[in-house]
Amino acid sequence: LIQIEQHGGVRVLRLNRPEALNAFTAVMLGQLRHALEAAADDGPTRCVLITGAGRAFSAGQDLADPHVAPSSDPAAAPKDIGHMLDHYYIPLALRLRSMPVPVVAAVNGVAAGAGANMALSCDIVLAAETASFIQAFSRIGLLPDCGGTWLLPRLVGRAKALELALLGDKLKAADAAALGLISRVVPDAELADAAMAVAQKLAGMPTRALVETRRAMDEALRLDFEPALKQEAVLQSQLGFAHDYLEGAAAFLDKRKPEFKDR
Ligand code: LHQ
Repeated sequence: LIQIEQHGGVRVLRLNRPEALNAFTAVMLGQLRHALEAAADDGPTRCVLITGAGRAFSAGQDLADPHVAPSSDPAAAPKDIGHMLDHYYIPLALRLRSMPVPVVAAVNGVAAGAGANMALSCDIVLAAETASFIQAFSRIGLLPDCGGTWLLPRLVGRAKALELALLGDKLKAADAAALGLISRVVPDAELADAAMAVAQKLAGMPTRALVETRRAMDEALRLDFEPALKQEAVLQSQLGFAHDYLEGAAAFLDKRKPEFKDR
């Protein structure tokens, strides 16, 4: 259910259940987590690119999956759908946000519910012109999960975050970019190449510095200005002793292309 490809330093993970718009089953979520673990553990992989097969990125949780589907027997006790979050989505979201390499999302079509928030959890999000984002949760009596309550107000501010979450309307890719929810929109036919170009560029960059940048920014969101400055100094000091800085600065001075290897 997850198709894996390697293109140089880029590991492509393709959500591959197109007949159900790549809606997540428990098995698929387990496979995705496993694929992320494998990419994290693979030294030559220096960037992960996540996209969807077919016409969607992902329609979010598969609502027909026995873990969450309401029973047809009205007398049956309701299921605790929170288990799905505890056992599948939370470990996955934590893994995604702490990957030791940058993660690019290429949103090729609709991204709804957990599918939307999984895309928005990635470090750089590109979308096709016809792609869209739907905080579909409110439509079915739920609240944004997979990091939605944390991500949305940080990405677009409280007013727009609540508008998206409460109304659950479809947001076109261009509007998502205008809001600052995603980085870039490209014509449909160019999405795969544009996303691969971004991923290849990231794969050739100093991975450890990129990952520390993500971590420092996430941390700085809950820091005051001075502690954020001090955090930068601590992390910069560590990076300053690392191979990639010594190589990057030396290559600049020698007017040659640097070869980064820290991870
Ligand atoms: C689907 C789904 C789907 C199953 C399309 N499930 N089959 C976490 C933990 C615990 C509990 C619950 O939730 C969560 C997190 C969540 O993600 S909650 C939000 C779940 N997602 C949704 O509510 C979105 C539901 N889907 C839709 O609203 C539409 O399908 C969208 C707007 C995504 C696309 O619309 P269309 O382009 O018109 O496609 P379609 O609706 O015709 O779907 C195509 C097929 O895919 C269809 O199957 P069929 O056999 O009739 O061709 C759908 O049933 C199936 N599908 N989403 N989430």
